[in-house]
Amino acid sequence: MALKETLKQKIEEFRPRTTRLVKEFGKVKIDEVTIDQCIGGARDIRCLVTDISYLDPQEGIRFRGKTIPETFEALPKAPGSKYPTVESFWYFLLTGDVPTPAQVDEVCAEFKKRQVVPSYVWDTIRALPRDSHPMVMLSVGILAMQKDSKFCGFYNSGKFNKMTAWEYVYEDASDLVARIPIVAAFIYNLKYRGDFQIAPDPSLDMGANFAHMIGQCEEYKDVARMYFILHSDHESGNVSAHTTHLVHSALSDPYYAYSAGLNGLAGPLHGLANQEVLDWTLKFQEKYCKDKEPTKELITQALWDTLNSGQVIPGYGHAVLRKTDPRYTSQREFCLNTPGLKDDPLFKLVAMIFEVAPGVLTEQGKAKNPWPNVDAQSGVIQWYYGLREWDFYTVLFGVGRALGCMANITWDRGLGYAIERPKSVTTAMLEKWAEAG
Ligand code: CMX
Repeated sequence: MALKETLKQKIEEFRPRTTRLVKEFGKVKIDEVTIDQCIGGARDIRCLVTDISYLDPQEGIRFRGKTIPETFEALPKAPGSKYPTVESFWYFLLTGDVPTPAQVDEVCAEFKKRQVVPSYVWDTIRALPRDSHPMVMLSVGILAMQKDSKFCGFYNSGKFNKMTAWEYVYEDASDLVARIPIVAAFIYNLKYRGDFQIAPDPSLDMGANFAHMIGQCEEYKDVARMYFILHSDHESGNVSAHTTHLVHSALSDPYYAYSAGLNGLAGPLHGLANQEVLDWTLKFQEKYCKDKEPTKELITQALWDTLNSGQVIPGYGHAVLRKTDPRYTSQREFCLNTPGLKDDPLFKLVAMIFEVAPGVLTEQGKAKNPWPNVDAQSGVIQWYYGLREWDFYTVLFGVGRALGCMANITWDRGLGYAIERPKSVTTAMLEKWAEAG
């Protein structure tokens, strides 16, 4: 059965569960809200639902119930590769089923048709100042496609129907996921390679094609596959996923929603941290190791200097996780298993920071989680393969994150989730409740 048909069946089978929960158990309490949560970014308040992924503070992410190693193990691999295709992962995220190789081939063939980016997108991106941040280019490129949104067209057709609305979200979501690596490659070539563009290769899967389009080597094909899958989803509360969900809850179409999500991803406390890690590490080398090898003592000193100047250590800490991020571990294993990369001086430095930073953050005593997150390790891999324009790293994150965000809003519409509208209170109200205990 084709992916859309399978999804239709799954959504229709699932709907009664949500309907029953609301109708029969709608008033059952699952959480309480404290003043510090209210002021402190709604941390840990259980008020979002997703079945695409779940983040356990100790264990890390599970996609559709599977850990990262289980996911990599279970999914059909790209030809000649140890890593699955992004297309097989897309099928898995949407349906929860491990696809057969034939089902993966169907998605690949479908993506080939969907990946044709309208030429006005290129004109729009080219019209931006060339020194715009690549995340601006990506967000604008995605937003430009809104005019052809199938969901928006359906809404405006006068035939809008809540039960079938998800099908149009699915159409836009699939177009967006198929096109975003093409847009990202275009931005890379425009910004850093003098607008030297490379046409997509229709024989390649998404990750391999991205590598091809940015002029990368054979080995990088697996880097792209791994990278896009690892960055795809981290349940719904993070800024990019939550923004996408929130914006789409107003029935704004997937292009509006994901462009907004990307703007959140571009923040230094979220996806931009991967560029900040590289920046921090290179500045460390320049300032502290000009004519000497890095040592744990020098790193400790640099970390304290960063903290004492009021900045955060990029790539460390997390709002939910309380252990080393398995996405960090997975990328670290990739480095350790890749001859050349495991002996790369920058990787060795990042590995040395891993030995020191958790202790420094623990001693400082502020961060609830002193361990590294996904962003601490991702830049060094890109750097090794010659992708050294580190302001592009969050774009790579954004390509991956599209998978999770688009799968989520397809299900949001399938299950008819309401417009999101939490309630505000005033500081005076908080003070009154505080006094009353
Ligand atoms: N370096 C220094 N201080 C840190 C820190 C870090 N890496 N992580 C947390 N802290 C500080 C916070 O700034 C906060 O300080 P104040 O009390 O002065 O405000 C205190 O520790 C408590 O914060 P927390 O509850 O542990 O963490 P939050 O949930 O508030 O924030 C995060 C989470 C990720 C924003 C934070 O850990 C951080 O800023 N990390 C560095 C940036 C980073 O790597 N972001 C990427 C996260 C993954 C992603 O989304 O891509």
